[in-house]
Amino acid sequence: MSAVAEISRRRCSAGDSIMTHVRKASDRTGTVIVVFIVVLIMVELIIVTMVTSASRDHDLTVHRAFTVEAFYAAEAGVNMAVRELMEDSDEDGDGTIGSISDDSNDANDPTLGNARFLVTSTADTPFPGQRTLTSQGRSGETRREMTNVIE
Ligand SMILES: [Ca+2]
Ligand SMILES: [Ca+2]
Repeated sequence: MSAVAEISRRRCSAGDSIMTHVRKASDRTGTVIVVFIVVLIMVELIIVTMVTSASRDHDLTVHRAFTVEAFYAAEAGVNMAVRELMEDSDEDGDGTIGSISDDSNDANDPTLGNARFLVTSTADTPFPGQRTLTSQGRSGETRREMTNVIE
């Protein structure tokens, strides 16, 4: 039996032509490619979301670390200012007892780890006989300020 006769016999027995089989196979291949591309895009979106989320978490963690450093620096500033008041001495040499590095020069502010701080002191505030100490700690882009009133 020749090949043409075989094809003709198959066409008759299956009820459809070889071209129909070829088209069905081609449609299936096209469908598989489309599904593959859709899955690829979904996997890519998941990966991008995970990387973005991890980056955001990292940024928050760094910001929190800076905030903690700035807070402890501000607290250290208050402690130094209270010490100056208790000793009645300008120990840091900024010209005022009770203030720390309050000389309008950020470059010479004391450091605590990676943070820097300065303390301003205002006498008779908020009431006569009281003193307000305002300590500013900074680390990276973060600033923390604490205000203490001392009698
Ligand atoms: Ca001082
Ligand atoms: Ca200073």
